[in-house]
Amino acid sequence: MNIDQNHISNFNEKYQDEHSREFDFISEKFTKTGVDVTGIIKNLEGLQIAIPSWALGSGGTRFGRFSIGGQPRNLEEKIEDIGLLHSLCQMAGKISLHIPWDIPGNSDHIKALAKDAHLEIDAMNSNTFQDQSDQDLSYKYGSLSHTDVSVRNQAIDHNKTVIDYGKELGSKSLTVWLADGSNHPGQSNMSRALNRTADSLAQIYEYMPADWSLFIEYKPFEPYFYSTVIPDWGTSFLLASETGDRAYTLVDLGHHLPNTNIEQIVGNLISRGKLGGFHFNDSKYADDDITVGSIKPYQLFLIFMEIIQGMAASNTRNPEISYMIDASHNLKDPLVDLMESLEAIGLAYIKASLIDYDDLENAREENDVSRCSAILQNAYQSDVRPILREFRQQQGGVFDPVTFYRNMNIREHLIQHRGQNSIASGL
Ligand code: LRH
Ligand code: MN
Repeated sequence: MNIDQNHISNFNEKYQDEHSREFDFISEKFTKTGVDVTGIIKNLEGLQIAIPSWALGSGGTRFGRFSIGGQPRNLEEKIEDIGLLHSLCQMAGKISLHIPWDIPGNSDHIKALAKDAHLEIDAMNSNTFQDQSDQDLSYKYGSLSHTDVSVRNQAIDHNKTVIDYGKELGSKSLTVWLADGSNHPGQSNMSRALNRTADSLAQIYEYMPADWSLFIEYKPFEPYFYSTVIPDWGTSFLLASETGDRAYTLVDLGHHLPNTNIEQIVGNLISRGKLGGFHFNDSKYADDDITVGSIKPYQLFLIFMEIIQGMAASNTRNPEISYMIDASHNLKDPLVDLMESLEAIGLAYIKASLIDYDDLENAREENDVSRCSAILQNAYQSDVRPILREFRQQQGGVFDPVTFYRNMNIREHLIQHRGQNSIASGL
């Protein structure tokens, strides 16, 4: 569904005066304290968040799924939905594909559709955590770490196939999340499983084009509940360091045990040039995959503080970071949930950009603990929504994507066009 630019400008017109008043007030306030508001808005152009092709339908759990109508029925309609998101939010300029859920029928056609929607093809994701109907060997007991070399080879070949699709589509990276693990003590020789995985990743890395990056995603548990071959950042970092210079760690915010200091992990990975990317979401208990910033917004702010501080360090050798949302929409309209997540990411980035990092470093050097907290709180407690709105308007988007989406009855349009029972491939 293409959004007519007139609809967007008519919508913004209604809020223009209120917005200008608020934006002028806040940019004057911050400019006085030496903050480069124009620079922040410029930097937001580079903060493009990849949208997962598998999170455009209704998610569910083993206890059930409550479907929403108008879900995209194929890759073409998924690109249409992300194109719509990007036209409103101006921060969703990338799509991340999952194979075999999104095998492109005709790669040139898909590339052309993505280009028309102003979308780049971001990381490709392999899937060796499910058995496909046309598959010879099962991944029940693992894939890249399996005890049987023929199962490992099947999984390695799948990753090579995913890279081939990615090459046709113009992607430059592969994300490997391994579900491999065990449910029972004694079931697995865990260090041998790690060694087999390292060998399998090396073969995949060898096959990757020289300008591609490999992202190794870790997760402590689920679907297995005693051990996971790549459970934490340390194991992913170890494998990335052994595999090659273009192998990096991918941080999915939901893949941490409760109260893990994720921002410290982020800072440490950047300090070693091994932070490849993020899967943004939020969680209260486990891998809940809910709206970004909806449970721990301060943590998201602290993560962006480590990113800005770490990437600004003169000696950083960390590559450009790949940003993606990885969420599941069990109750909310998927497009509304994604707009809310994009808003949370934009606000956290802007707030972290308000920090005077030299002033903060001086306070740290003097061990003036309270001043350190005050500097963070001053930025975090600021209402920066007018800056994000200004960015969207300058880029041709809408001031308030969710209200625009509702006012335009877009979900109703999608249901009329695709039906009440259309189901999207994915989780
Ligand atoms: C695993 C994960 C991984 C994806 C999957 C859809 O929990 O985060 O990134 O492959 O979700
Ligand atoms: Mn993920």
